[in-house]
Amino acid sequence: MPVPPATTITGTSGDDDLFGTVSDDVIDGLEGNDFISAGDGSDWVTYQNAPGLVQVFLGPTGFGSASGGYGDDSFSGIENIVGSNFDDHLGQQLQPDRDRQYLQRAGRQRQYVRRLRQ
Ligand SMILES: [Ca+2]
Ligand SMILES: [Ca+2]
Repeated sequence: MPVPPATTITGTSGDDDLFGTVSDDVIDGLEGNDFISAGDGSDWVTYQNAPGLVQVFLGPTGFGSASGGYGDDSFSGIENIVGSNFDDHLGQQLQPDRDRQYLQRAGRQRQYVRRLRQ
């Protein structure tokens, strides 16, 4: 885990839009399908409290996705992942030219989340 003073941002058990600060953040979206945009800094997504294993893909430019015990998340601006207490699958299988697809997917998910809230 990073040393303080990283900002800790925690979501809800539902679907969240979570936005990091310009500095270092530790973001825990909890359950639900979350859209996470961490911004600048050296940022973390943590699944340490997930009730089951997670499958996480993190691309070289900070775009990624996760599924498993904590729902289906999409994120950007992430440099580091904290896994769960289970046998996670952590990979860096995204290619730079595919990051755009993830961004578009994340954007759709965000719109979807907003629609649900209206
Ligand atoms: Ca959530
Ligand atoms: Ca940040």
